[in-house]
Amino acid sequence: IGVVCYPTFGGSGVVATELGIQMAKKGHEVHFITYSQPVRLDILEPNIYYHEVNVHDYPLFEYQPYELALSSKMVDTVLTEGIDILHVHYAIPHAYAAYMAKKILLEKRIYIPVVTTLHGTDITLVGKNPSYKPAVTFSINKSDIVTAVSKSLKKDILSSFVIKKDIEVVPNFVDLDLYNIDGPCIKSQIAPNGEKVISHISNMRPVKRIPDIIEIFYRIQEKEDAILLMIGEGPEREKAEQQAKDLGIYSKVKFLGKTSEIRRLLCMSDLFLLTSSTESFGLVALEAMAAKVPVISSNAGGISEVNVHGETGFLATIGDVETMAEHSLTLLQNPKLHEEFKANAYRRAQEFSIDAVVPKYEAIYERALATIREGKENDWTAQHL
Ligand code: GMT
Repeated sequence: IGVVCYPTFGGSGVVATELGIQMAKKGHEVHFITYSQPVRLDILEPNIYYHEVNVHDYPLFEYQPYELALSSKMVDTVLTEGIDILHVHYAIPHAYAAYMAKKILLEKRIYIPVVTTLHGTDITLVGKNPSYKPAVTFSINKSDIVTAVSKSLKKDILSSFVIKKDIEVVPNFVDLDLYNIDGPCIKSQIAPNGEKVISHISNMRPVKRIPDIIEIFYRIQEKEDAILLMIGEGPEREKAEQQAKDLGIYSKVKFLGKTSEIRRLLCMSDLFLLTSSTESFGLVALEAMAAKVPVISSNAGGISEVNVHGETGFLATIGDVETMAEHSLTLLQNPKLHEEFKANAYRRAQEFSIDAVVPKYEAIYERALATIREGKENDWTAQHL
């Protein structure tokens, strides 16, 4: 299996990496084709391989042709490693580059099926932009199998693009064992006076509505001793720090940047905040729930397919910080209800376990490969060459 993804901390890269790791554990050979090593990938694990895409700087180019380098690397890896299937995560430019690789390989009479998984902003923000839309539409339609991470994202795809392919919804998943920390979560270093711990994790882009997080926390800390953990790095961080200073709550807001301590920080959190204006799924909310942390969120996109209102947390209209603060206090000031929501959150996360979701991708790979076994590729070749 050749896997193409963004290797950074973003949700699509995390899902792609975890899926590859699970496939490798099941005995498949998994080859990651990316511009740097995916952050969660251990290349020393059995069945895992990493192929770096090199883009050579040439002074004539104002923009280096990454898609070309990626397509070439895909072709090269398919030929040298005997890859049977390509799974590309995030349409731009991966689905397009995969189509080019497929065409190049066809010239050599090699048919390689492409599975494209659409994750979010490749559709809802970037993909819709007229500069990319024709190429995104084309490459989705040319993929052999297309999946989306939520029903909401599928709806967005069908309403924004002319899509002739069936789109299968395969939700994201979480490795529950990762968040099952042995022993108690020691909070005292972060909250020495027994304060409640509220957390937020993101790459702090405008779409996450970071000012809302600070506003909600401001209202919470007026009524309840609390601290806010702001985890991650991004363009909105500096503004948020200033906002916290202006509101006089800077000492209670800890900006932790990128950290590898996510599991321990979630373990000590009482609530998780997610206020996005657009969110196709909200993997980070699922990770919080796997750590038994109730989620206070907006109702953007597919969040409601993960966080269940009144059960695993609460949802409110995008931007309604007043209601989100009230919901937070309802849980923080009612220990029995809070315990109930923690248990519900974990139970809900179990529905998105590895065992529940990964076999769906394996079945998709089998189906894509079956087109070759059944000789359908000859029809396909005739149509496309
Ligand atoms: O940053 C990324 O890797 C992708 C990112 C995005 O903005 O498209 O995240 C998306 O994919 C995640 C994994 O499927 C989802 O959990 C996120 O909800 C989704 N982000 C948005 O829709 C904003």
